[in-house]
Formats: sequence, C-alpha cells, structure tokens
Amino acid sequence: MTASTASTAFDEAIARDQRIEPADDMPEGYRKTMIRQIAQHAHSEIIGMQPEGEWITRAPTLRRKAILLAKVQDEAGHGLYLYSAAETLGADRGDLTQRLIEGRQKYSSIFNYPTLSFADVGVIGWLVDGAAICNQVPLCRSSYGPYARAMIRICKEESFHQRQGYELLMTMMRGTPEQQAMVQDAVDRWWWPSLMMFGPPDAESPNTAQSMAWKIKRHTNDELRQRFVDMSVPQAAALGVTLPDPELRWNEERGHHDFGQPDWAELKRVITGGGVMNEERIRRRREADSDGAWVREAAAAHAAKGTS
Ligand code: FAQ
Repeated sequence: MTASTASTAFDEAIARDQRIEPADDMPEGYRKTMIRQIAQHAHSEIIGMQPEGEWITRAPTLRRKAILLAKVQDEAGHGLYLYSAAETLGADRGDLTQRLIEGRQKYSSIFNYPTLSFADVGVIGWLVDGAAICNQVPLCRSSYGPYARAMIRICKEESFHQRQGYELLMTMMRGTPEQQAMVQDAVDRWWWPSLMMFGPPDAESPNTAQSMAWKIKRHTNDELRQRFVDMSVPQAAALGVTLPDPELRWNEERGHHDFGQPDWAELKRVITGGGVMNEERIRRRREADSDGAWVREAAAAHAAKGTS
C-alpha cells in the first residue's frame, strides 16, 4: 500500500468512528502521539503507586490496609495493560522505562506531591481517582483499539478506588474534630493539583487540536476540568468540606460552576522536574528497576529454554 492510500484508509476509519488496530496503516505522527500518551499514562500508574503505597504499613485498621493494598496492586495492573498497549505500536517496554528514569518521558504531575496524613489516602481516592475517571471514561472511545479496550477495565477499577476514598473521608468526617481537620487540610492541598491533572489550558495545549482530530482525545483539557469541578462541588458539600477556591460559584447562565485558575507556572515547574517529590519518585523507580533486573533475566533465561 502506498503512503497516500494508507492515509486515506486511516482518515476514512477515523471519519467513520472505526477503531485503528495494531496491524492497520497509520500516520507516523499518530503512532508517536499514541506511544507518548500511553507511555505517560502507564508511567503515571506505576509512579502513582508510591504516594499511597507509603501508607500501607501505617493503615489504621486491617480493613483499611486490605483496601489500600488492593488499590495499589490495581495501579500496577493498569501500568502493565498500558505498557502492553504501547508494545502493540512497536514500543519496547524496557526502553519506555529507561526514558522515564532518565527524565525523557513524563508522568502525571499529581504524583509529585507528598502524602502527609492518612486523610491524603482518602482524598487521592476521591479527587485524584475522580479526576482520572473523568479523563478516562471518554478515552474508552479513543480511536486506538488496544488503548480504548484497556481503558474499559481500568475505569471500572478506578470507580472502586474513588468510592473507597470517598467512604474513608465520610468515616473521618463523622469522627473527631482532629480527623475532620485532617480531611480539610488534605482537600486544601490536593484540590489545585487535581485540577492540573487535566493538562494546561486549551490555548496552551500543543497536542489537543491534533489529538481531537484523530479522535484520540474526545474532549479538550478545559472541558474535562469543568466537568470535574461540576461533579466535585456537590460531593464536597455532602462530605462537609470546603473547596479552597474563593471564586467557585454556580453560574446560572452557563449552567456550570465558575472557578479560579490553578497556578499554571507550578504545573510547568512540576512537569519539568521541580516538584517537591520528583527526585524521590524517580530515585525509587530507578531502584525498583535495578532491584528487579535479576527477575527479568531469570524469566528471559527460563523462556529461552522453551519449557513451561
Ligand atoms: N502532568 O498538549 P497537552 C491516574 C504534558 S492516571 C504531566 O495538553 P495531551 C490513576 C503532556 O503530556 C493519571 N504532564 O498534552 C491513578 C504534553 O507532553 P509533551 C495519568 C502533563 O497529551 C490514580 C504537554 O504536557 N492519566 O491518575 C500533564 O494532549 C491514583 C502538553 O500538554 C493519563 O495519563 C500533567 N498533568 O493532554 C494512579 C490519562 N498535563 O507533548 C494512582 C491519559 C499535560 O510535551 C493513584 N492522558 N502534560 O511531551 C491524557 O488524557 C492526556 O495526555 C493529558 C494531556 C490530558 C494528560
């Protein structure tokens, strides 16, 4: 097939809302964009195990510990499905990990903030998984088949994550004034970083227009951020916490909440390695990679023997 017929078949499939599958011809730019987004997403799931993982040994009850363990294991699973999806595009998993630990590929800014109390575990479930769901449900209709299909299972698991976080916060809000203050403090620290998860404002997002045209993204960063704010306001009220934004109010005319802008300079700083936890997150990822090298070598040697 020549390049022009390949691009026509691809364009027609996109126009008809058909899925692009690994063996289909696709423009190089599409392949590169998909690898970038899927790899960044996979890295986020794996690095995202760290902030909550730190609380597994300090969970207040056996029940909370079991829930948290299950959640953190789910994140590992999500990373693995996503690396597999990237491999269908010709990417190499080892190479992607190398790019992450050398700072050549990004992961979500949200995981560069510290988890200071157990209330952070609840707020990560409520707000961070809530934002992830808001962003990822439309990705179940993303044009690249393996990515869209991985997203269906991931979203189901993310809803459990969100519910466990909200239920934990509800329990703490029924507790002592100290517990209520811990929840409010965690909400104050995580609200703005959660809004940043949706990416820069549309006017400053270099990839959105092309990714929307290719139906990789189904909504812009600002559309999803608005959806998340509208979803979170009644949940905050039911919980009895205040969202730390003095500009937050219902706009009758728009049928949406107006809200303040996150500190976009902070997002840039965190994405480029300047967040509080960036160094630690990458140091631990690098350590896990080298500690696990013998397992990969043993598995490869076993596979080479051709026995099961
Ligand atoms: N952090 O032009 P755009 C989770 C980068 S999973 C870091 O707007 P795009 C589950 C962007 O990559 C969370 N980098 O880019 C969990 C681009 O990089 P480039 C991860 C960011 O791709 C919960 C540049 O800035 N979710 O939380 C961020 O069209 C709890 C310009 O931006 C996904 O990855 C950021 N916040 O839109 C786990 C979802 N924002 O080109 C554990 C899939 C932007 O310079 C515990 N990804 N960048 O290399 C997406 O939907 C999109 O990639 C966006 C960005 C919306 C993140």
